[in-house]
Amino acid sequence: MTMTQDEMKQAVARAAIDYVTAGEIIGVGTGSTANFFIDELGKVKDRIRGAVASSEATADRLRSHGIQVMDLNEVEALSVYIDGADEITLQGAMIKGGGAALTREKIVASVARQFVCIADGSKLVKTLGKFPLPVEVIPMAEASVARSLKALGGEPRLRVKDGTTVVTDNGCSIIDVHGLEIVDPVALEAQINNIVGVVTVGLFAQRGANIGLLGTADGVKRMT
Ligand code: ABF
Repeated sequence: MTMTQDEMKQAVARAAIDYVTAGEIIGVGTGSTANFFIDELGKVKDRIRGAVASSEATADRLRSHGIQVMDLNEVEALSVYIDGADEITLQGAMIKGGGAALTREKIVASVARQFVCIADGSKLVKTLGKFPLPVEVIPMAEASVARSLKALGGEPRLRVKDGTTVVTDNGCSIIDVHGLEIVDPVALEAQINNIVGVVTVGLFAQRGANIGLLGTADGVKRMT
């Protein structure tokens, strides 16, 4: 029997529960795979002290399960950060931000001892870049940042939904960069971080995933 993409996401979400350490505060990501994880977490919520959310949507979903949502400023360390990705390599470098939550995702991940990426097998790639690279920018810098991204060889497009510019939880815009073949994700992350007006680039390579759980037709595969 073949598994649907959602069933694969559900399977990795269930497997990720093994990485939730008892008595700790954990970081929780955003997106459909993260949502499946939150639903699983709801079943064992008494195991943890609380969670830090990477978006308003995730905070709402955690609360709907009766899980305490904490402010990152009240927390010194997170045992683990669990989140999905748009693309991931075998080395654990990722493109994230398709859901526009990249900045908070990167901040919460930076405080966690371990990053566990949960994704269906279609997200595994040899080279990052087929998925347009999201870059969160200060609105007044949209045009200047777009010019700099074009100079790096990409095709920048301002993210628009239903005819209006997408606004992130931080009040910023997203530029999606198409047509990149990212051979050195660590270097490109540093380079884009250096463009004035960029808030966050959706390359998670300097700090990638420590563990990847991939949902495949043959079950959940762990990559480190
Ligand atoms: C978040 O959700 C993102 O960084 C990424 O854009 C997206 C993955 O979405 P899904 O789990 O719905 O495929 O993790």
